[in-house]
Amino acid sequence: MRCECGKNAIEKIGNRYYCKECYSKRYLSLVERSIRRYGILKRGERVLAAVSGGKDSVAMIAALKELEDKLGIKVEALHINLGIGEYSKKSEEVCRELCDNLGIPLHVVTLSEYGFTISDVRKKACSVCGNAKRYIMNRFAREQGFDVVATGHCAEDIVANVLKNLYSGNFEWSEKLLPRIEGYFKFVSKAKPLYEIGEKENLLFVLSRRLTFLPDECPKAPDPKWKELVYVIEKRIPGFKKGVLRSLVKREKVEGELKSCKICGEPTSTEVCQFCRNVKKFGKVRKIPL
Ligand code: Q46
Ligand code: ZN
Repeated sequence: MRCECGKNAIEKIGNRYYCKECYSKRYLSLVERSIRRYGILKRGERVLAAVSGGKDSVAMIAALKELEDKLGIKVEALHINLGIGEYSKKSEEVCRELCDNLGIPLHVVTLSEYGFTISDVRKKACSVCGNAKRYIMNRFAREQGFDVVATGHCAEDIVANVLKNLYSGNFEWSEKLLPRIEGYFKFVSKAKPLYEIGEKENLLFVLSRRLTFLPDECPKAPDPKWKELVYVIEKRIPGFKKGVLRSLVKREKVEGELKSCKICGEPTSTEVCQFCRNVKKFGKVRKIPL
């Protein structure tokens, strides 16, 4: 099959076939649109992009580098060597090669500098690892004067976390999953430029551009059952992922801009609360004064 430009196609999306070049262009414009839609990165910002060497973070950093001028940002990379045997060695090598090829300044922090590695952790390695990564990214970014830390979370990662958190009754989570979290106190702003982009789209971009990446899974990676569930639901309810991602952003906006209702004084995100609007719309005889 042929792309509209006449070259050999590598992918069909909707009714259209895409060649490598046209696919890459489409991918970049999707990432750019998502960054602008949610205000994920701001003009003039120094961005520290966390890169593990996996397809998602590799796609993110390459896309940000290409969009640097358009978005008016400056991108540098941070790799954290977690000390997970051969996997960490290979990850660091891949990141060095990639950043060298793309001309991106790379900083490497080794977890063992802090006195332990993830190999030392027997139980709940991912939770210790996640905490260590967040700690190092934030501290490094703040100390080195970066405005924002960007991570390569893709759409499926975020939706899988929504489901997981709902299941375990953790209702304090939604803020962490948003496409952008503004910095406060000693926290630097956090950004997810691939908020709306799926992992398969990332992989195809990485392959189209022949970018260096590490296909190996972390040996400590948990059972991917939550992510698999996202695929199952998406198949049954097309558009499910997008729906969840968009309502997550809406939900937070409603919570973020609370004010007092002009009529009754109760908290609301609009001038007049929904209840007062309903009273006006449906009420006949008002027994309780508002
Ligand atoms: S690196 Fe760390 Fe992941 Fe490996 S130990 Fe778990 S959290 S799986 S993204
Ligand atoms: Zn401390």
